[in-house]
Amino acid sequence: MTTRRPEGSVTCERGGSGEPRRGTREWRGKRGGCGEPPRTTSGEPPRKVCGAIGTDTRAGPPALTRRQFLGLLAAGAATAASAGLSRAAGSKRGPNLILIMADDLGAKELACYGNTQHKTPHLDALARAGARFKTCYTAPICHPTRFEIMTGQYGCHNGVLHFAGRRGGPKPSDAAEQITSHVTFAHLLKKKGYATGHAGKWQLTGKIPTLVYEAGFDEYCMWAYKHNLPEGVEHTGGWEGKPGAKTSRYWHPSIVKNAKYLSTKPDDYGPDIFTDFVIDFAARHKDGPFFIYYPMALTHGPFYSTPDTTKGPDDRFKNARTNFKANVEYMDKCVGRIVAAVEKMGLRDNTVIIFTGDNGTGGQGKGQVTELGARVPMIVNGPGIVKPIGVRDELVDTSDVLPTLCDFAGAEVPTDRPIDGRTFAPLLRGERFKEREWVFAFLGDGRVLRTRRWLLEKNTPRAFGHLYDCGDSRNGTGYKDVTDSTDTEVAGVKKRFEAILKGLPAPILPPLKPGDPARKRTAAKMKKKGAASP
Ligand SMILES: [Ca+2]
Repeated sequence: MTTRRPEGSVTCERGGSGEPRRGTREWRGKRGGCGEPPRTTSGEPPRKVCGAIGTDTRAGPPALTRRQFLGLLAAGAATAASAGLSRAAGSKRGPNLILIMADDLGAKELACYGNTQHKTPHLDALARAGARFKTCYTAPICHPTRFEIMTGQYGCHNGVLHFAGRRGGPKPSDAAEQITSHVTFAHLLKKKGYATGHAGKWQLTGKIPTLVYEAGFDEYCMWAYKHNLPEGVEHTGGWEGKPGAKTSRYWHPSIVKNAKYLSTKPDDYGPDIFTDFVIDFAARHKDGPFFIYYPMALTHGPFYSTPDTTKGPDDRFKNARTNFKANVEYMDKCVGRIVAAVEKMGLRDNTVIIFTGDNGTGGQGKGQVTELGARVPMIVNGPGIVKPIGVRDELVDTSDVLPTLCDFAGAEVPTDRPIDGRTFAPLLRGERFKEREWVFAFLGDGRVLRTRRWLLEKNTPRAFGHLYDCGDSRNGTGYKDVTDSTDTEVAGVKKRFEAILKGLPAPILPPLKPGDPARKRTAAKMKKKGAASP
């Protein structure tokens, strides 16, 4: 039996399961797949899932080969206009929608998820008056999550299983890596009449300003890496590490706002500027509807002091893990500022706020094909729209965000491509709802597959992986490793999990051992090409 670290612990651990380093590195460079059936709109019954767990015996979509997939993208040249979109029936105005996604924040970091060290009163309040999901999965690392949440597709359908250039990821030049090849939630909501704004960290390959506009956003205010700065602009502010290394996202930040470099001062703090932009955008579009996507810079390292904890200029660029608590709490404060501003504008009853994370906590799950790497918060709040349904056992993952937003907005999801997510807006509204039977996370060819009771962590297609009987637990405690069990019930679960994964073909990549220099070469190559970085 493997007993996992209790939820709420902030002690650094390398493995996601309590086992010594199991699955922490071998996943790298492998390809994953997915098997959730394509879904379209709210309430539409999903098609058969091969060997699905539980009572669902529906068949999954035909799996696409990589060639077929790239062909699909190329043929689609997926701008919103050519994406087979259709407007939802009726013209009823949808609520304002604010999607906030913290960076490198596992579910276990929030007080409402059991953390006893971090104070997160604003998020706790949103959860209390709305919904908090015990289990929400996403990809264990930034880049594929950002594609998944924006497209409603797992990596096997949108082509982004990993960072571009990493083993299992697309090439930087592949259609999949270009945002113009995809239909994003911003395209869909914009088409429905929403004003669309983006703030914070973008982390998709490409050049601004067209990158953000082409993704469906009217305006943006984002942390800009060197290669994201407008032509000819030199960053004159702070740097993370040596000057010239990485532009600062926190103190004296490098920010581009609507295609223009924002000249900042040493005591300017990026998260404040992004949050100000969110509030300003909401105020300017209060006659609505508006949609704001705010992938935050916090709580990703480096762990600098915040405006609430800094002792002065000399303290601002000292990277210390002990600052993590302050970062989490400042992140919560930013959320609180947005909530208060929306309240003050009189928009609270017509605004849905969704809060999640892009992967597990840095150094404590991030990058691992484990539940610890995949499990992020999911809190939804919207007085007058979202019922106070409290702590939820239903499973959700970040592919569900796009169809859920569309459901609230009355917009339809694309019909010309498989959409892996399914709306959980009916549940939030207190309506009849059929929950997912499993959620899925992927990175390269590694997978994490979970039902309410059973969990599979599989970091290579060459072996079954580790199967856990989680019972009623969701936070990693008390999971029983049944991988080697000969119990009939376990054998049945294995068979069904294998059947699901069998329908999710993933190329078998050559083994790449931990520490293989090819990994470093790939990373260096990508850095040179200006691709998104972790
Ligand atoms: Ca991240």
